[in-house]
Amino acid sequence: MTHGTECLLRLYAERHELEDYQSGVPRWCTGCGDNAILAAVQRLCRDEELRPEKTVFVSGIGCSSRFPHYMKTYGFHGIHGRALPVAEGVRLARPDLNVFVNTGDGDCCSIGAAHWIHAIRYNMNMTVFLHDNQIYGLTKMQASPTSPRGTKSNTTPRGSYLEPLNPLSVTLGVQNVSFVAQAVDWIPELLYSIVSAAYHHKGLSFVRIIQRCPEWLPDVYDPWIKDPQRVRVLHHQDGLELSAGLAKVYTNQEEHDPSGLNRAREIASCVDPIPVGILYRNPQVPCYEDLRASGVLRTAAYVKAGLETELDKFTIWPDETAAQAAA
Ligand SMILES: Cc1ncc(C[n+]2csc(CCOP(=O)(O)OP(=O)(O)O)c2C)c(N)n1
Ligand code: SF4
Ligand SMILES: [Mg+2]
Repeated sequence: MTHGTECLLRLYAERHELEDYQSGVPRWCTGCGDNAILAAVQRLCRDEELRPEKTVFVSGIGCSSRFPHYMKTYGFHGIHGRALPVAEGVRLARPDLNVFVNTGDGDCCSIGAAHWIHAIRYNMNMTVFLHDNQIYGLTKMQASPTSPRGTKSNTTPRGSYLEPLNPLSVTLGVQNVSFVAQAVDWIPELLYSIVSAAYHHKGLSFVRIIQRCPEWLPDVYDPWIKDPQRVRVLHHQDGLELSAGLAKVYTNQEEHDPSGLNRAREIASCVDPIPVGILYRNPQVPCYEDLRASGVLRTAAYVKAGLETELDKFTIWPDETAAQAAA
């Protein structure tokens, strides 16, 4: 085989089509926003030529957490609320992998809230998608921390009492935050651009995706879908660049420099119009795995000495007085 043929064969083998990332038929309801997120992410994998055997999707439990089943990559459908610590373990053990996390509003902001806060602070290199449908979908309609006040559900039949938790504001309030964006499932072009920017960021990129659940909260986003003025698109030369087609439809725009944390926090607090785009990006924040691997704290000699000390605890030394008496 000539060198040229070998190169061509290798190129051919490493080029993947969309079908190479698709696995099974999603069991999500018709019109569920999870389908749009899956389509955007599969497209990203194809466009970035991610090797399926070098890519892993980690999730918790929920409708959205079924995501890894539909990706023909490695996947880990974990336990409720624990997607992030599992992903952090994967990242530490296998820094060569592309790590993605899919988590629901219940999974991330309720049972997994403590892990969420600390994952932001650890800033490990991974792309996190919060599928926020403002309800517990899989378990058939209980209020979640992001359900708008007054949401009628099986746990709040008279309407939920509390103001919802804002996942963007919470994330932007945590030390070491490095990337925060918001997308909506019904604008595929923007969804894709945001997913792509998140993937290219080094550090933990947190993308809240407003995701429709037509089964339990039908039509709640219709007013926003029908009136493009109620979506404010954030654009900047260091953020998202709007295509001419989108700019014509979504005329409510703001030029926002994603390096500004204070303005990002102000934007995050706005719920109507819905801000869509990159709120914050700081590539200078160190990643925990890089600090760990730098060798400053954990040299080979340090690790060896630690192991010796631990093993010595279990060593049975000969009884010296008995040995002297016998002599
Ligand atoms: C420890 C534990 N507690 C509760 C449950 C039940 N449970 C499964 S999914 C879920 C909520 C899912 O909501 P969300 O994370 O928003 O995902 P969605 O289904 O809306 O995508 C709950 C409470 C569980 N599986 N494990
Ligand atoms: S219940 Fe809601 S979140 Fe779950 S698959 Fe159906 S539409 Fe999607
Ligand atoms: Mg949910």
